[in-house]
Formats: sequence, structure tokens, C-alpha cells
Amino acid sequence: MSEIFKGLPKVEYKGPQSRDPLAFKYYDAGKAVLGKPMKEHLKFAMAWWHNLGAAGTDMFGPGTADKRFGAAEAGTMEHAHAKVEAGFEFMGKLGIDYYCFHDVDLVPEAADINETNRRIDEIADHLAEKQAESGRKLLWGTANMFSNPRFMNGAGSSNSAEVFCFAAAQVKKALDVTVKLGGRGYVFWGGREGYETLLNTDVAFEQGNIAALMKMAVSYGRGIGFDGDFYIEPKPKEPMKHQYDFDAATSAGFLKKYGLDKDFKLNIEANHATLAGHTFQHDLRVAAVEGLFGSVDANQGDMLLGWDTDEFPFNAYETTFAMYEILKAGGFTNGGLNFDSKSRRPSYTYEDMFKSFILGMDSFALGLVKAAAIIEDGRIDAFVKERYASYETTEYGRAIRSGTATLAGLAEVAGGLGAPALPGSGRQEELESIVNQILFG
Ligand code: XLS
Ligand code: CA
Ligand code: CA
Repeated sequence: MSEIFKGLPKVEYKGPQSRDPLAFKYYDAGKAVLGKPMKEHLKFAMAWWHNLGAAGTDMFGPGTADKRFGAAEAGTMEHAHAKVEAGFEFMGKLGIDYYCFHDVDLVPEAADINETNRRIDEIADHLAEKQAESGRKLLWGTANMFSNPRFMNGAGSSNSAEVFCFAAAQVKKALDVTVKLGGRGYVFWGGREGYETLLNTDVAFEQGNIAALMKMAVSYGRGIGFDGDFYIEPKPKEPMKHQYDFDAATSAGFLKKYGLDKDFKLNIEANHATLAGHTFQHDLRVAAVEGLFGSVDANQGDMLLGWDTDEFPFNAYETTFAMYEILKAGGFTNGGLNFDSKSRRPSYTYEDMFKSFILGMDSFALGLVKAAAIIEDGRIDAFVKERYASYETTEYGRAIRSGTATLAGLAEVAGGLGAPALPGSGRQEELESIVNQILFG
């Protein structure tokens, strides 16, 4: 197959002073940070759907980008194969080791699911060849159970048992392909697993059915040798008004309620966390605290827009705080940083695809370096430790922590303390100054 991204180079690291728009300024794959190469900390992945699929279609008009990659017509098997060639050339030129897909990003969906599955097998063989030839890998796979009209009321949460069967069939096939391609993760993003009105919805019934679908996936997946992680990817709204996997905390509660937390972790997406009214950092922290930190969909939203804009990460504060959480959580094992991000509609050229990833990868490399610097600096950690010191330095504090304290005993302590002491300054502004000093100093 001939070169698709003609004239676009293999992107190299040229350092922060470089003016070359097609070079990395911060991402230096082999450079060690906290004793490990950047590349291993970051484990970048390309989202098949946005990078090779999204051509810029929005509610007000058609696509602006030509993503046929040399195929005569979009939406054909010729196009599906061209996307494989384009995807691997792109990853090669950017130095990205992983990719993620939905079943129907890979192939055009046919009316009959048996034909769709045949097409998926054909493309999976092509992907396997390209993986073997390049050493690039699948990070995770998933099934799109939200686009086809049959999923209008959800997949696992559909009111129709027939639709549930189609969901099961798609999950089974997507797991087969994920295992065939050596993927280390399988994602359930809720899609339309939610509701518009309680007037027509049995919430307990629907949630029980989603859990049943997930249990079947675990049992089938483990049976065919999948030993990676299943993930729930939380999202609060869009497309449904109320989504069952609202945020990390809600999803953690769901997984624990249904006994799925041994097999599942969370895939935290930045833009979904902010749509839930949290920061990206908050949802990462909750995932880690719950023992469910797994993988990340890297992107960012727009504070002034209330929808899922999936922009390439640009905000260095956000990437720094995200990497701070990821480092503190022990880094990635099966997961990675999947750019579930798309270039803006007016950025429609092949060159823009390259520049979008350069921005995202540089933003995270910068975030990694700065997060490591915050940890090495130690002032923030030291302050957090000091802030809770009274639980170590007093007998009653230690009793509270060890679970031996009683209300009566603590009431007696309070009685002897007289006027309540103020808990010590939170020093937020000082800490924010430290972060700025580390970022820009
Ligand atoms: C949509 C989600 C989706 C998942 C995979 O908002 O981000 O793309 O990552 O189904
Ligand atoms: Ca996502
Ligand atoms: Ca999204």
C-alpha cells in the first residue's frame, strides 16, 4: 500500500525551543521521568472513531474533512481497509503504540448482523497483520450499542429483550476480536443506558439488566482467555438526559452493588468528568480511592459549552493534575491514555490530524514532567500530611483512625478541650502558588 500521509514526516522530538509545528516540544519518548521512559508512563492510544472516522459532521452541516484515505467511496469495505492502512501509518509516524475501536468503527454495519460479523473478521485479519508487522497493539475494544436505531432505549437497559440479544451478540463479537488482537481492555460506555422520563422507566429493572449483560461478558470473556480489565466509562448526560453511569462514584457504587468490581475498573474521560460537574482530577482520584483506576480517555471540554466537545488536551494545568493522580495511583497497567479527541471542524487537513496529536501528546508529556516535579518538590504532599497530623499526634485522633473511639469517649475529650480549636489554615493560595512556580518557574 502506498503512503497515505504524503509529505508528512515521522514526528520527532525537537525540544521546547523548536518552531517546527510538526515536531514534539515536550514528548521525548525515551526520556526517563521518575525512573521510567515517558512512553511507558503515557501509553498513548489513537481512537479509531475520531481520528479515522469523524470527518466533522455536526448538527448543522456535513463533514469538512476527506477521510476516505484513497478509497473510492466512504462506508465500503475498501474504505475499511484503507482506514487500517491509514491508522497504522499514522501511528507509526506519531510514535503511538496503541489504538482503540468500536466494532462499527472498523467496518460499515450491514443490515444482517451475520454479515457485519463477517466483515469484522475480514478487518480483524488485516489488523492482526499490521500489528504483527509494526509491533503496535490494541489497548481496548468496545461495541457501539448506541448508534443503531434499535438501541434507542439503550442496550442492556432496553425495554426489549430482542434488543438485549443484539447487544449480547455485539459484545460477544467485540470480545472475540479484542482477544484475537491481544487487547488488554474491554470498555462499556453507557451509550443510551439511561432514561428520558421516569413515567415510562423501571430503573431497578434496567440497572439489573445492565449488570446481567456485564456478568455475561465477564463469564464469556474469561472463558475465551481474556485476562485484561473490563471498564465502565462514566458519563453523566448525552445522549440520555439521565445516564446510569453518571460519574466515577456512581459507577463504583454500581460495580460494588452487583459484585462486578473484581473484573471491572473505570475508564475515566476528562470531558465526561467535567460534564458531571467535577474536575478530571476529581474523577481520577475517586477511581483510585475506590481501587478502580484503570484507563483514561484523554481530551478536554470547553467550559463555556455544555456538551461533550472531545477537544484535544491543551490545558496544561489539567494534564498536570491528571498525571499527578495517575502517578499517585501507581500508573497504568492494562490501561493507557486514549485520545478520545477530535480535531475541530475547521481543522480538516491531514496536517491538522498530525498537529492535533502533537498538541495532545505534548500537553500530557508536559503534564507528566510537571506532576513528577510536584511530587519530587514534596511541599504539597508534606502539607497534606501535616494537615491531618492531629490524628497521629493525639491519643483520641489515633483512636478515631483505629476504630476504637466511642462517641462518649470523644465527648469527654471535647468537654476537656474547652473552646473548639480552629482546624488550621487550608493554605490553598500558597499551594496554588507552588503549582504555578513549578509550572512556570
Ligand atoms: C462517548 C464515549 C465513547 C466511548 C466508547 O462519549 O466517549 O466514545 O469512549 O464507546
Ligand atoms: Ca470516551
Ligand atoms: Ca466523549
